Amino acid sequence: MIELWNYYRSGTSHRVRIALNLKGLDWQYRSLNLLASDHKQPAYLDINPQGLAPALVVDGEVFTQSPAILEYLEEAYPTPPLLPTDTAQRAKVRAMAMIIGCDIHPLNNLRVITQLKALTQTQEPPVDWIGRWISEGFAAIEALLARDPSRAIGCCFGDQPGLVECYLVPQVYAARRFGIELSSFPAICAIDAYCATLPAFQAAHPDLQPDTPQ
Ligand SMILES: N[C@@H](CCC(=O)N[C@@H](CS)C(=O)NCC(=O)O)C(=O)O
Repeated sequence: MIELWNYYRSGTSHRVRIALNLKGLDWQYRSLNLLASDHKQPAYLDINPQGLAPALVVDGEVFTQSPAILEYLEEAYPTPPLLPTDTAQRAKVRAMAMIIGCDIHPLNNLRVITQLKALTQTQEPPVDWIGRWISEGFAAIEALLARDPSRAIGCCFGDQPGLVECYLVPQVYAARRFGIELSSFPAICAIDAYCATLPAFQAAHPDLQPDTPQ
């Protein structure tokens, strides 16, 4: 049995939902309300001592950290692949994904934003801060995409969505949620629009999860 402890609006959770769906796996939704601090309760800390979403439980074995979970899924369920076969291409695909995983998302995480609001004594989300990191990272991804004439329009690499899309689509969702301007990133928007037509991405969308507020 595959269970995913996650939250509808969490980008790291969204990544793993996409990957599980792309792999065609049967999995169970386990809900964590981050705003109600479910992730800091002893029951969840027994699963993930770091107290962060998501955690994947496969036949009782726990996996944490979404990049490691995605790599685990790729190795345990290789078909269909999320990564190209060529070693150099794999490194490039991973690098594009890590622009989001290492250099955008961690700066805009719930606990970082909460701390920033406390330090600056504001109630509103720091949209300039959030947009700064998204825009900088998306500009780099847009430039890398422009260098690859062989990729299909709507895909980051090759002609199928894979690892980068698992990171990119949730990050575009977050950017739109905070009203970040995306018109300078037409390739990214085209990839997001194409992915939105695919069932694996549709089923993973934050609007359609069991814990999505109605
Ligand atoms: N590097 C971790 C980050 C996990 C993470 O920060 N998850 C967020 C949700 S997107 C979370 O649980 N935030 C709760 C908090 O900041 O208190 C991963 O990729 O799994």
